[in-house]
Amino acid sequence: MAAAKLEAGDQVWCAEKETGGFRRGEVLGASARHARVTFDDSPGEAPVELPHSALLAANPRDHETSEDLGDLSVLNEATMLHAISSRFLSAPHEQIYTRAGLLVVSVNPYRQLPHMFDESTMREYARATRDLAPGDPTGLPPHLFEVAGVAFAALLRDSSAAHAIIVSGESGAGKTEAVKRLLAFLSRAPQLLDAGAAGNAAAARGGASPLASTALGAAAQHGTALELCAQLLEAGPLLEAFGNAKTRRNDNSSRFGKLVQLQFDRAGRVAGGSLSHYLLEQARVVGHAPAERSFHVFYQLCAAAEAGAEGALDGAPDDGDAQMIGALGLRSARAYAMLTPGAQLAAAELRDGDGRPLRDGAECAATLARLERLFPSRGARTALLQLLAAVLELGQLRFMPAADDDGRAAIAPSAECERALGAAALLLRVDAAALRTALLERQVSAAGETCRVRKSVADATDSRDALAKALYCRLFDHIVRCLNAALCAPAELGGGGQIALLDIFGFEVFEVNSLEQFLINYANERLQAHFYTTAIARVCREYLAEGLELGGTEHTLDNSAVLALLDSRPAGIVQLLNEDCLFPSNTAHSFVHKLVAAHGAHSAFSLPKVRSSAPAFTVRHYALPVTYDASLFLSKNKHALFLELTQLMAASDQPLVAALFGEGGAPGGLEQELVRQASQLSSATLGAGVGGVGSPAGARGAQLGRAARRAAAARARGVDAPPTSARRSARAGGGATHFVGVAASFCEALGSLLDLLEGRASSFVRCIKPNHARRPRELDARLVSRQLACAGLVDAVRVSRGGFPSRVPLAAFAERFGLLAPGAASRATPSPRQACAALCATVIAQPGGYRLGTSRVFLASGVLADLERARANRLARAAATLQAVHRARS
Ligand code: AOV
Ligand code: MG
Repeated sequence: MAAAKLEAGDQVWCAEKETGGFRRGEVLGASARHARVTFDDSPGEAPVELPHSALLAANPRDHETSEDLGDLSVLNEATMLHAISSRFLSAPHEQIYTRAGLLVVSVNPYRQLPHMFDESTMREYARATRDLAPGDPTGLPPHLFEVAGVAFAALLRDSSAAHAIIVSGESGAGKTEAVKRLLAFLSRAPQLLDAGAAGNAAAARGGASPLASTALGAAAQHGTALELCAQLLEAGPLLEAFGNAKTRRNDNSSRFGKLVQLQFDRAGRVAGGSLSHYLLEQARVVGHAPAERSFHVFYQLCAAAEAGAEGALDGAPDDGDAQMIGALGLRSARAYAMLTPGAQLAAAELRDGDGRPLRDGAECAATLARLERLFPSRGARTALLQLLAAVLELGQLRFMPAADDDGRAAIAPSAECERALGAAALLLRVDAAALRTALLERQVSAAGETCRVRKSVADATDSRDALAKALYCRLFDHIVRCLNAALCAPAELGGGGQIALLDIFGFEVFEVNSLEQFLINYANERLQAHFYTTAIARVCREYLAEGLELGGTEHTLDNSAVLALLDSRPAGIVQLLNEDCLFPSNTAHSFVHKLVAAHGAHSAFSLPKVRSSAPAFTVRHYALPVTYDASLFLSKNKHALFLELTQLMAASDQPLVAALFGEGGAPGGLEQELVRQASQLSSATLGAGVGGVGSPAGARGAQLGRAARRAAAARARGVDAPPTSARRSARAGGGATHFVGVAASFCEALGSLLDLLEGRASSFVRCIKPNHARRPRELDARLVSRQLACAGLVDAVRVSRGGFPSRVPLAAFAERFGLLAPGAASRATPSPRQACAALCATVIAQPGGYRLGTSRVFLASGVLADLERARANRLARAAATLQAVHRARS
């Protein structure tokens, strides 16, 4: 948005190509199209002639930064960037948090700031937020603890309250660290408030639970709460060991989205919790980019095995655990195909969230200790570690064309491959010969006959990878399930409200964007819709309270049209993708053609301007347009496992493996394999249309059965059950088909997430990565600008303010600007509102530039800045006059 009409004396920002930032300057003179500008950073130089379109309005100098971007009179990319970066670069302490209407912006400091997160800061925020009326300022600088404190205070006031804190941002921006700090605060909130105060609040609403009213009961509850908090805080690092990895962007990058729900008792103590995870990055199990690593836990185990072999196992694992690791037969990480090239990275170069070097061996001890708390039985832990080792051994298997057959696969005849096959079978407790057969052959039944077909080298390699991924992902699901069982609130506790914390990948745009980016950006569209409704609701409330009607700019954030393109039935992109996966003959090109046929006319859909041979399409997201390369959409969406392997695993002598692959092992599990199997049959059995697929009898029933069990389990622990409504199943997949691909099941999971968030008071934290080099006190303007754009921040703040960014209390307004219209102000006026009405009518020329509420004046963008400038001029003139009078007298 260019600056409105420009005239001499105007302050402006000019976009600077080289840095992606903006230079501040002043307009010396302007014509209809151009302006002559001098820049602050080069005062001596000749003015530059620039088109108006290159310039953005600036705020008056003494109103350029604010704790709340919503208070900036002029809102645009330049003024926001300037406000955020000058706070972040301020000395001696960086101000990493800035309010932005409904949001809090958090810039990753890339260095420890202990003073910001210590006990006394927590206490200060806990107390400042305790007695606030909703919407009132705390009087403290913006902070994560303020967000958490406000949510917690709402919960103390109303035990049925449910709140959500949604943390998003790009990789390395600090989401996971932010959620840890929120958790640390919330789990200790009652202790932070003095005990009496929290108890009083609970007593005041007459809600102290019967148990808490006896000293013994209170002590018991206190103990349980402490234990639960410890478990909750431990759950994060445990999941990080299995779900985080070093990437180019972040040494400890979460490769999954996560929702943590806290259940409180009536005295505000944590009574239980639950976890959900989204889109674990499966592909990382079998490969990763050169400068990256696989999941941490693999390197940890290998390091411990290596150290153990040298008799130098440091840290906590007891003798039993050391023996357990020794028995896995693991070698150095360098020995495993799945862990190279990441294994070459010196672990000491990696840093954890606290900036300490990551030492895989020591981390292993910590992981084992956490596992021991979750799985006290050694047998359970052994099974789990064996499964991990088996995944590594599977990765050692190589296939080559068999000597006797054209193109059919055999296991490469090397000692290492034979050893790995034997080791994997032993660790998985299945028959080695059966494992070999299941990897190399598949059963095909056609026309009533079943026969065995040998796989190609590519298919055998695919099935090896699919098995490794399935083993790992189902293990991850299993750990999450067990954590949930351990964290669930005892029935007699709970009843005191919930707070959900969402740590989820932000909007992503890379050089090449595939299904992962599509799904991540789709998730962000859904969250944006939630933000939109929350923001609009708040503006409505505020305007209603002031006796005003909405300003009319609210629709800028409405992304329902894009959402319809992405997931509406029956022809949203997700649904079409799901449908296309049912027919083996479909290709990425035919998929894109289908999209064009269905959505060619949609305003948010197009084909890329620069055509290439790769099948691609562009979606105009709320944040930015993104071009997706559809080449791998179909195969990634299927990620099916051959039936033979599933059956083999389900028959394992290892109960853990058998359970993971038996009925109910993992969402979409068996159904997918069966459908895949069906889809490989002759097209005669498929029938003419999508609806004709011979769906596995009972698959739907099994799915609903699981959902019902999930709901029952959730009810038992007093946490909102993921909805199992018709609406939810209607969202996923397409029509009568029962195949649920990756995209459709993600869509379904998101549906549950959004159902849960809907109707909750929500706060939003947008994390920003200041530079790629991970250096403290450095801010790359281009990088930050792009993130502000991805977050849709300018519009977000604008909408949070309902089109009137500045709101000044009536009396303050009359007092500050009365001098601009002495006549209007001096008339004997009975009320500040009338004084302001007269004043505004005289001094604000811009049509629609203001509204008068019952307690505040609402000013449109730029109006406050104009008034401030006029006031400064008036004061300067008055001072000059005074001086002249003085001189004349003396
Ligand atoms: P992410 O969760 O947003 O990335 P993290 O929370 O893992 O990012 O943060 C990345 C790194 O930044 C951490 O390992 C810390 O070194 C540093 N950091 C973040 N927040 C702070 C803070 N408040 N104080 C000090 N250092 C911090 V990803 O999961 O990759 O999307 O996938
Ligand atoms: Mg993370």
